[in-house]
Amino acid sequence: MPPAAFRPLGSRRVLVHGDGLLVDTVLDEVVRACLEHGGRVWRSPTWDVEVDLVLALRDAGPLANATAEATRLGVTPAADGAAHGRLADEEFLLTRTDGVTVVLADTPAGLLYGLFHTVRLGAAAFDDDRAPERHRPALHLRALDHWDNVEVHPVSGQVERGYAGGSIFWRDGAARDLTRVREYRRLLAAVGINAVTVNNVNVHGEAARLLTDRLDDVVAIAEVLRPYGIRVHLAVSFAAPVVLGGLPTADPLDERVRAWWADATHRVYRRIPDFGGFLVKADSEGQPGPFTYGRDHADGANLLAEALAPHGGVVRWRTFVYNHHQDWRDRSTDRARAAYDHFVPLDGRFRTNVILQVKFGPVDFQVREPVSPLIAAMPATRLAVEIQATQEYTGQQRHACYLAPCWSEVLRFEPWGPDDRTVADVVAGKPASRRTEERRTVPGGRLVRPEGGFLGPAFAPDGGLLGPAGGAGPGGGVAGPGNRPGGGPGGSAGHRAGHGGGLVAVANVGDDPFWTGHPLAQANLYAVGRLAWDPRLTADALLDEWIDLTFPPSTVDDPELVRRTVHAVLDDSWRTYERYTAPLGVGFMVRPGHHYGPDVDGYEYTPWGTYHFADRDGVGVDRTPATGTGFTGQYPQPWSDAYESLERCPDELLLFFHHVPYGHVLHSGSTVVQHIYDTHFAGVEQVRRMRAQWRELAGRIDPAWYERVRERLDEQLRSAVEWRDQVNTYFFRKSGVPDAQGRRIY
Ligand code: BDP
Repeated sequence: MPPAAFRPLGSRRVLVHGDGLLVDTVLDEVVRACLEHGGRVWRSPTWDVEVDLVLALRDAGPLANATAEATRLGVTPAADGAAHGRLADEEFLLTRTDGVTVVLADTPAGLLYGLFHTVRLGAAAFDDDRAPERHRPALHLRALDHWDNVEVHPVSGQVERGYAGGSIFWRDGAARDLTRVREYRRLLAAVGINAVTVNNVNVHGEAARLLTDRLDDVVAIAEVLRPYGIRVHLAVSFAAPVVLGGLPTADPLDERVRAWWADATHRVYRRIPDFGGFLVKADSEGQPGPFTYGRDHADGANLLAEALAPHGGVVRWRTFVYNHHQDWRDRSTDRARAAYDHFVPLDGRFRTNVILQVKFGPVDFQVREPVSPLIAAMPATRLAVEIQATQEYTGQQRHACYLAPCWSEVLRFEPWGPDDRTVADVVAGKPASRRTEERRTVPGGRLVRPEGGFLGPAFAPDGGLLGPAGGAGPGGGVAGPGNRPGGGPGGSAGHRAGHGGGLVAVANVGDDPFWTGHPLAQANLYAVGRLAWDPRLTADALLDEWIDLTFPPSTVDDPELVRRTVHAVLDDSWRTYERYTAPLGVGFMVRPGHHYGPDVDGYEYTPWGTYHFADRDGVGVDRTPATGTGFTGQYPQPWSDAYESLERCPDELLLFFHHVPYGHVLHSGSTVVQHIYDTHFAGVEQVRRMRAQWRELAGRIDPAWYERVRERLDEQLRSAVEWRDQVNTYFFRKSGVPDAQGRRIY
């Protein structure tokens, strides 16, 4: 959010009312806006000055008019002490009363989000006919995971899959000067992010010691982020008791190991009382994990959860567990099956402060994947969805690729069919309807009932959105009988224990002057936070918000043209990227290692489990039960049937689920091979248009901004042509089928 976005706020008279660290932040923000744009600010115990905007904690003192407004919105005055009348943590009201705009909250975080909401509204926040509004986040955990290495790693560099310069936290083995993080925290709070993991999930070298003797660095970052309501999380190594503690084992059932984690965690909380928790990648791509000791992932996750529970922390345990040294031998080696096969049998065994973090698709952040079936299969476990803002597989921030439409599809997906819960509901902790329960089946058609009951007391009746302000519900409820070690309900003081999981994105930010390398990739960062706050927001509306904040009218020539152009470039850019890269959901076809640019067979004969199986007759992965891997059976109805059926499978996922001949006719009426040719030609033409459209902004926006995007669009066009030519040529040569339109394919 650039300072200019505060202009409509800064020219007003503002009263800030209340105490606390985050209220101080609200005041600082308003003062900063006033210094820049005029206006005045008061901090006063009473509303006895003529003002345009009041930002107030309700219980900070008498605010007669505002209290009446709150009552009108159905919130009982805080003073009556009734829990139901309190606003939840982070919740706020915005009303217009007697010519004054009033933001009310019961917790400082609510006030901070209310301030940023007012800024987002701009002048519209001061319209007299504005109806009262009540806002609270749908998801409590709204996190960014930075895959930042403390030291430069020989393969992955300073930031693994980073496309925006160096890390904003680390440089060459040391913590950086945090000046830039002071701006970053504003940006994050303004979009609603409340948790940040500061190091890579692949915990290399020095990074392991952030948990122990390098904790000072983490403390310093936490202190910078705290005033903006952002909690620090750490990625930790499962082998830490061995590597750091000198123990002979990291076995999760070993008493010494449990004691070591309890002690290490205690030390972290002594220095960082609001520490968010741990993030763990275990038994995955070479990272250590419980399998080494013959234990499972519930044992592993519960070990850390037990250490965190007394302090209110959570462990986010990733489900990205698969065998990366495999060959395609039989159905059990289908990488898409792996997360479900590993984790579903463990449902009900995780402590309440464990959140399983599930990649949105079953494979790996491809431009098009079905939603992971795991999300519908763990009713007794808290889940978070992981998306990738850093554009590893979507053009590496050299290509404009606005991902909000993709993420929005994921969050709105209804795993049990129409009119049932969405993915967003599941990660919000909304309990299943009776209908879902009745429909929930496993591949054999057996009804699955969650052990231990997913409707335990930890889930608030409204789906977990309205817990008592500032805290978690009573613990327990979701932990099944088989919990060990230290089983039984845990994490009662947890970070929203019992309140679902959340939305987590792999961060796309670095020390680049534009934050995200490609300036337009900022829109993805923006969308992450806003979708986590409200998953019903549309990609289109979010882009409008982002444009308003990024190009306030006073800073550009012809704001309407700017808006139209940015929409024209970004609206369809995800589908455009899909058109010129791997077709029909088959995925990969990228250059091995760095994953930029085309290499159709790059991974085809490797042990990574990502294949397209193209031969002279056809292409695609057979994941049906009769002849393929049976992966379709991991979905509940109606999707299990839909994906299994060649007739009903959506075109865009056809090759993810089926191996078909090149002449197979899609719902669109085109054959598979003709579709490949057509979309690849069309994709390139679309990039050409995006490039031409952008050029209309020459001289109308900040020249550095303009130039950076222009350069990147040139590269996007070059790369799209390369993709088109390699993919089309490959399939022409494999199939021998000429293009029906007679275009030249070499
Ligand atoms: C893959 C990335 C790799 C990550 C891994 C993960 O290529 O760099 O370490 O995901 O999510 O997509 O752990």
